[in-house]
Amino acid sequence: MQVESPEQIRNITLAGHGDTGKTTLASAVLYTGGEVNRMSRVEDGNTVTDFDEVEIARRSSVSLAAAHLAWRKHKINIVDTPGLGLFAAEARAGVRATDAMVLVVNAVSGVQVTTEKLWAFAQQARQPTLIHVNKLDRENADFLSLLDKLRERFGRQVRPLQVPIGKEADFSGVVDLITGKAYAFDRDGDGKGHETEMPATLAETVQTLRGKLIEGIAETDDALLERYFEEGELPEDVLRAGLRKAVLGQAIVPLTVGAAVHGIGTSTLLDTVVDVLPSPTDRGTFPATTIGGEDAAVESSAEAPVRALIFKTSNDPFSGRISLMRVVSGTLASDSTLWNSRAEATEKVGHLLAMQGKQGNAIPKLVTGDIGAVAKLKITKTGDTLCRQDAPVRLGWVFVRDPAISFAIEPKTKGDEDKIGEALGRLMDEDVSLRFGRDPQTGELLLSGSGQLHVEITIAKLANRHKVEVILHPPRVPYRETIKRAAQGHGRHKKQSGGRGQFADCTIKVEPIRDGESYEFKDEIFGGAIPQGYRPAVNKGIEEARMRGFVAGYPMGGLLVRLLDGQYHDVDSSEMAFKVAGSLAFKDALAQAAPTLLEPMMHVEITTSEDFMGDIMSDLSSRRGRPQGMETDGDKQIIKAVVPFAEMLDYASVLRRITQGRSSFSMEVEGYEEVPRQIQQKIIAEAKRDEA
Ligand SMILES: Nc1nc2c(ncn2[C@@H]2O[C@H](COP(=O)(O)OP(=O)(O)OP(=O)(O)O)[C@@H](O)[C@H]2O)c(=O)[nH]1
Ligand SMILES: [Mg+2]
Repeated sequence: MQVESPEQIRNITLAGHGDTGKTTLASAVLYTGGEVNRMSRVEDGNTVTDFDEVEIARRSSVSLAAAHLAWRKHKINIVDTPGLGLFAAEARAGVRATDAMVLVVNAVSGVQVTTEKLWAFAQQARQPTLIHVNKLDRENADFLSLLDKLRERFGRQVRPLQVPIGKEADFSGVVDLITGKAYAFDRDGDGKGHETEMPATLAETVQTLRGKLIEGIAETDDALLERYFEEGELPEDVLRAGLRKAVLGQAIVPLTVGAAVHGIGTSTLLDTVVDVLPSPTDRGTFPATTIGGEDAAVESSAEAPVRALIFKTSNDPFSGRISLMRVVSGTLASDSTLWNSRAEATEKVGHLLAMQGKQGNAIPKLVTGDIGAVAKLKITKTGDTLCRQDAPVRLGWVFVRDPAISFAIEPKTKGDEDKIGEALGRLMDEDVSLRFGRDPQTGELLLSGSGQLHVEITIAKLANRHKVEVILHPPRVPYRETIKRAAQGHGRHKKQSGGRGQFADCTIKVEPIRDGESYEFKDEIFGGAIPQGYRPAVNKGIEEARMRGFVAGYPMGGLLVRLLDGQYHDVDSSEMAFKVAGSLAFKDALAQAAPTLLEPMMHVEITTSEDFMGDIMSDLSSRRGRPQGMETDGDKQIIKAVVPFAEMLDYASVLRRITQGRSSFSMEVEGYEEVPRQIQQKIIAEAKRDEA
């Protein structure tokens, strides 16, 4: 559908914990909106938004995807995002590019780790959130107790706009609390509700929750509150307007219900999206920075110069590079030339496309607020802004974490190194949290990502899409070194070998900083014991020495170095000499500073069935794991634990063996801790052997 005005647009991001049903919900709304002619399922591998081979094989989203549908003369743009914590950057990009987050919650599992993280992110981005409770058809789904939990966690402004009719397998429809009307849905039908009689058993719940909703709306506006007290009721149109205003101002978090896979609660969700979520104009401004880096929000207005944010880049082996974009202001026409404000160069924008997953249909223009795509941009990357050269801004964002894990990789076929480099270059285009390069020490090719699974998925993409097979070597554990005590050290570099000699002398003090990571150098020399010009050389010598480590060759951090005193010689001193003296003083100080090794600790979550719990727990304790609790998700158990990364290198195959393949796990870096003494001795011995 071609929209002419931003008021007709709703841009939503489907976000939530893994497996809550976001991709299924996207399929359901596209079917109900008539964009596809049947309901597609993750199990059948034919959903619109999980089109990548890796997503189909894993039955889980890996990257964000866009689709759209027409509903009541509005265009609803949907961004479906992955729920796995590893791909948080994708979900965040979706939230940034749209105007509201639809936080999908599993009716049985309730609030999960990613639910909380996404909530916090949307709050910080000041973006309205709608909570959609999905999977209400499942055994043990209990709406009222879930509602209590959601309100406890996210505040009392969470207000249901609907109440489910029927429980678990009998869940069949919803009651709209504003109108009091009940809607029934055909199970596995077209997702369009038809009006029905409200079951008498629900009357009381509906009355209570309706009263609370009306109160909640009235509370956000003094005039409404007064009128409500006087008249005891508020007319439907007044309620609707009040609700919309409250949601836009984030005073109310609306809540809807459904069972996406059976098409229950689909049309009522779409109605709610149109009625209460913001249009691009409602949001007013869009966060941006000037070229100089200062904050400067951009008016989301049709009259302003054209500006578009590129929020996703993907590479299709057939159609090439596709860039998803949101027009933030002005109107973007097909075949225009724009300015890339990061690269500071012009970029030709060809045919604009309206996307339905991987399928693009040519459209003549995108108005303010609309979302679409363009193929074959040359220089533009994810996070870039295309705008008019005379009105440049940057709409992008920075929230990429440094990769947590590095693996050495090697081509299966000798001589494929170049091919790997090229293919990974393309994948890094799509995935901003991926890194690839050569280890300067060993010369190995290193692939780094936010977790083991992230790297494995990348390897699968390399094989599927780019037909390059690689061998993944077990990652080396990124140990760190630090010190536990303050200590003073002295370094003197003196050489007299005929002609001009070398002389430098310095005294330093090292002190631990608790984070185990940072490094700071303070020049505290009074007077001219060492001339100004040579002091940075001392620091340089220490910097180089600290990267080489002291205990077992790992980079040392978490320390403050104070340069206290020194001596120099008018003729024989040089920068080089002070560098050497610096590193000697550093080594001298470290010997008395209780240097030690730190290791990365992983937050591990294992999903399994009851039967394997005992075996998994005892295996974890043999891996120095610390249990952090358990959760039930339907008939599955989720075990949480903190385990040293060094003990997790072979975990995928061990878990497979223990549970006969009927479980899964994920892990993320939680922090660093000191390695126990006996294990340190082993690591030190290994380092010595490697050196020899
Ligand atoms: N019983 C039931 N199952 C559902 C419902 N919605 C989705 N599912 C199932 O839940 C599983 C996960 O669905 P997805 O749509 O892939 O979930 P997702 O949130 O996109 O998952 P990620 O992309 O991995 O974050 C699939 O097996 C779906 O068939 C529902 O309403 N009821
Ligand atoms: Mg998905």
